[in-house]
Amino acid sequence: MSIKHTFCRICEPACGLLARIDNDGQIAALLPDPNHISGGRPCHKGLSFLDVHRDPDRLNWPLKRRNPRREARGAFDRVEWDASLADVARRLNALREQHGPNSVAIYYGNPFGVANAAGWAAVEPLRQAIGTQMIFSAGTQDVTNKTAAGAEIYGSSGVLTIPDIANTHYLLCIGANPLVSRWTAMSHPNDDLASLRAIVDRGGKVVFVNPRKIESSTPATGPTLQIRPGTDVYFLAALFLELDSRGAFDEARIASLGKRMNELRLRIKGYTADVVEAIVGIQASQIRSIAADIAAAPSAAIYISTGVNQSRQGTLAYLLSEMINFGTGNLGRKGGVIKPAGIVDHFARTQGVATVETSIGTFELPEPIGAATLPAATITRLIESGDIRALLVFGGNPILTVGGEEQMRRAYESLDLLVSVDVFRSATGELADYVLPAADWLEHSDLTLLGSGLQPQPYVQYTEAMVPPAHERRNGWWILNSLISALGAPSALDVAPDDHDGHSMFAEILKAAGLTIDDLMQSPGNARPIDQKPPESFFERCVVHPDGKIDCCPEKFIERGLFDRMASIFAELRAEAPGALKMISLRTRYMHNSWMGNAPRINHAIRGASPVHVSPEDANARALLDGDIVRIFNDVGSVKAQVRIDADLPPGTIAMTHGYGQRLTYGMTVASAVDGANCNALLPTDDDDIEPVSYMSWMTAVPVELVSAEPVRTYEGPGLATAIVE
Ligand SMILES: Nc1nc2c(c(=O)[nH]1)N[C@H]1C(S)=C(S)[C@@H](COP(=O)(O)OP(=O)(O)OC[C@H]3O[C@@H](n4cnc5c(=O)[nH]c(N)nc54)[C@H](O)[C@@H]3O)O[C@H]1N2
Ligand SMILES: Nc1nc2c(c(=O)[nH]1)N[C@H]1C(S)=C(S)[C@@H](COP(=O)(O)OP(=O)(O)OC[C@H]3O[C@@H](n4cnc5c(=O)[nH]c(N)nc54)[C@H](O)[C@@H]3O)O[C@H]1N2
Ligand code: SF4
Ligand SMILES: [Mo]
Repeated sequence: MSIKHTFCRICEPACGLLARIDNDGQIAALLPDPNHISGGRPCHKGLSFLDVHRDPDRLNWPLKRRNPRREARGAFDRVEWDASLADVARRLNALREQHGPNSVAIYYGNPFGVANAAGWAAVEPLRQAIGTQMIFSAGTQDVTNKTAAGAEIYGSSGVLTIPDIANTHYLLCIGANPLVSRWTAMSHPNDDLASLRAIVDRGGKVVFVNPRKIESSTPATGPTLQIRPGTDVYFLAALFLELDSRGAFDEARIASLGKRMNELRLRIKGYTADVVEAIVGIQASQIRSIAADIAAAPSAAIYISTGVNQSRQGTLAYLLSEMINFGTGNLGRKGGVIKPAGIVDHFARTQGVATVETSIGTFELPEPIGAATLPAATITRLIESGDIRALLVFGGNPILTVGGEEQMRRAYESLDLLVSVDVFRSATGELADYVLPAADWLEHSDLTLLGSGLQPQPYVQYTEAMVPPAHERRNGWWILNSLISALGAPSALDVAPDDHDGHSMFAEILKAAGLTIDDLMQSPGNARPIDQKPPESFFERCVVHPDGKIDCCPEKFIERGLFDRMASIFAELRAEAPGALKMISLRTRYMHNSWMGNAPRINHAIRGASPVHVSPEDANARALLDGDIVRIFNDVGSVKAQVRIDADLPPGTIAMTHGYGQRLTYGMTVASAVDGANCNALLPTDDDDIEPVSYMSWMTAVPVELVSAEPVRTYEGPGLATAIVE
């Protein structure tokens, strides 16, 4: 029996875990690491990850589909790795030759983008080996508004600020629910809100801005201002103007460190608190009182998250929140927003753009690409148009996590090749020609690289593999590099043929920081702090434009029509019929995007079907009762769900949890047996629905209608009949 240190890689806090390894080398238990360097505590998802590690539905061997994709249920044969990779490479090479390299597309999801540093690092070399520009990721469902804005405002997409929660006197937390989701684009220790309560305890304030009164908002943390969905950009513009007009902006600082602030003032000058209050649903007097609080606070920070990022205008919303932080002197200030040092602390300047010509229009990718990708919401149309003929999916599940499921399923039927690298045969994997078994995070070494630079107290931790990969599971790094080799291109395996999980890359990264893996293995918890740089160093470390100035109103935002769009959406909102319904997302502790639904302890037993949350007012207006079955629909799609009346929602807003609707995910027997609908079947994906510049998908404040799908409820036995929802 031995104990090893490791860290969770389900979400961003990377909580410390202890793995108890029994005498036959298997993991007997995962326990919290009470002395973890972050001070955070793992949640039930991390602590029950052994359910995923040992799940009988896990993929253990490469599988090859033998029936056509139009048959929803795949028939798969076990095949060998060498043969699978050789066949995939042969087919990719044939497509590249016949239709050009852009006929091959890559989509990588969260477990590659956030949770497996080596796997992530292998994506770009594979893209280059294929020669394709068709690169997509979960980023355009998540946070590319911040990376795209960072590229323009500071000169690099790698510059993402985080609120200095440990020191701030005022936190405005917009479109986030940290108690449930534990922050994003910030690797904050999971402390069940202790750090937010501490702000209040030291005399500060926390205010949430959210359509729904959220779990994070308690008497000990702070209130929720219930905003109308999709209107944050106007709220932020009004807040900016209010602060500006009361002289809260430091003009000398703006002039010396920034440029074009007056241009920004001009562009948003019409959105005063009085003008926007009816649209945002927050009274002008309340906006003024927030401005007064921010102006008076010794330090203040605005943080926006997915509820804003996914709202069609996340890029301008982030620009405005950053410019309020900057204007009020809170950027690069203790207690304001900061950019902690990471294990790598330099930011590649955006050098220009690569143009991507497609049949549905021209797109742009910055050079270097960094975190930028094309809009995932266009994959369906790019397949329909014949541009994309092969799709390689790494640790992602676009069938359920991107908008427009029905259209996407139809489009996938026409693909020449679909490959899924995953721990499960997911909804996407079910349709794939090859389903390749990935090692999970207990089965490979790793470094806290992807959250590095986003940790309030910077540290670096290394973990060995807790156990070798079971059966024929392989780490993403090995799979992608083996595919590069099979394509006939040089790969990292040429240099390190014995490496199977990318640990040689970690050694390189650490070396550049003056460390070795041994140094970390000999440090307590296999982790070391990274020297914190003073907040004020932000300006010299992170503003990498050639002129060294913060661009407060990037030309690109104007050229690509972001401000015109802001005006036209405002007019749309003004013209909206009273009673119009908008759908927002509702993350719960019992589901993680689309993929923890096969662990009975996390999903099934506790929550069951994914209901649609409806405000009492909207339910009354439609004569709906708790438990009724309704149809939720719009021009894009239609789903059924069971009503849960939720007084935490304001009238006009319904909420659903994404990741459900796994009826056709035959490879995940628990998830597919749970009722629930895929709310993403309702997301619009036309050109206008995708935000210019960031390519973010429109995933919140989506117009929908709701009607009863079950006029009469009959009593059917001892309990009420279980809802059958599609
Ligand atoms: N309506 C709505 N939709 C949303 C969102 C929302 O708020 N509302 N949120 C969006 C957000 S923020 C995101 S990030 C995206 C996520 O979008 P995706 O990344 O496409 O989706 P996930 O459900 O995270 O899928 C991860 C897949 O990786 C697999 N996996 C898990 N661990 C590993 C591993 O170690 N290796 C490999 N190779 N595979 C692994 C899982 O089984 C699963 O199939 O979804 C988005 N979708
Ligand atoms: N349990 C659990 N944890 C997770 C995940 C999960 O699926 N389950 N996913 C992980 C991932 S990939 C990510 S990116 C993070 C996301 O982390 P967060 O961004 O904190 O995600 P949510 O909890 O969905 O919080 C978004 C909030 O935005 C609100 N909202 C919706 N529309 C609007 C709007 O128009 N304006 C405003 N102001 N608010 C709005 C919603 O009510 C919701 O409370 O969570 C991560 N952690
Ligand atoms: S908070 Fe996230 S990182 Fe921490 S244990 Fe839970 S799932 Fe894992
Ligand atoms: Mo995400």
